Amino acid sequence: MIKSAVTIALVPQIKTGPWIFWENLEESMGKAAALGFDAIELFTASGTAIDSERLKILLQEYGLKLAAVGTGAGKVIHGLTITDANITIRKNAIVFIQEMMEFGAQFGAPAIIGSMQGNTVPGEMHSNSIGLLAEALQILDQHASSLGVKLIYEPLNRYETNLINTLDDGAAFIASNKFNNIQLLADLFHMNIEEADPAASIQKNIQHIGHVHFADSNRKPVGFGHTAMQPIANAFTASDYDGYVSAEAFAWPNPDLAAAQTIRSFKQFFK
Ligand code: LER
Ligand code: MN
Repeated sequence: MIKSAVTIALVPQIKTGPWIFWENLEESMGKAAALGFDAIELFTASGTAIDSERLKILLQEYGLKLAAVGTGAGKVIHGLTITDANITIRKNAIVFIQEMMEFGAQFGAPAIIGSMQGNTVPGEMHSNSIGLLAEALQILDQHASSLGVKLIYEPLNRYETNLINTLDDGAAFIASNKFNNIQLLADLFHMNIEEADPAASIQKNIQHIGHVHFADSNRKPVGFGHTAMQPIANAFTASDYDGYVSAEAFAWPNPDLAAAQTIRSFKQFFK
């Protein structure tokens, strides 16, 4: 069964980002539960920013699961990426992600590598950056294996990375490197920019997809843009995908209405 999730960002430095709820963890969890979400996706400052015991209690109290943990703070706060030209920065990026994986693993939740993948900077060769990406993901793939969780790699649109922009390229990268624990994130906003046919790409790469970011063409909650969602939803419901469809969208017009619109759309397309 496909499950719903909603993002909660607890990192003030990313306040302009595409996250539905902000700041107060418990209040946001209460709202998510009241609306009927199955799970939350968390963005925290680090793998140790939230007390695991407290989160365990809150999840139980509100009947929610942890769908995934985002690692974006590693780049936004600390400037870390796994393809940086500087080896110390790359190493610190890997450690940051490992700690986030360990935090998530306590709840059976995967970590997501989005912006921490980095970019080929001017003066660098693209193939060199792809090599560094493979090197880092090799280590993290093994870490995922030892923790018994998956790791989610997210192709982003061209304005955020020039490494891997489509599900096809992500799937080929996973296959050629023989990663066993890395799955792809289908972020419907990035796909709206990069994929010729998002539904067809999902259908083709479904075996590699481990998580979905649910947003409309303009990154507002689904229903507030022009993405043709029905064929995309059909590609998932016709498959055996049983992961999360998680609202990573702007809190437009405000967090409460964005969350309400998201769960309405989730029910319309996935129930
Ligand atoms: C992260 O999930 C993402 O989609 C990025 O665009 C955020 O920088
Ligand atoms: Mn995303």
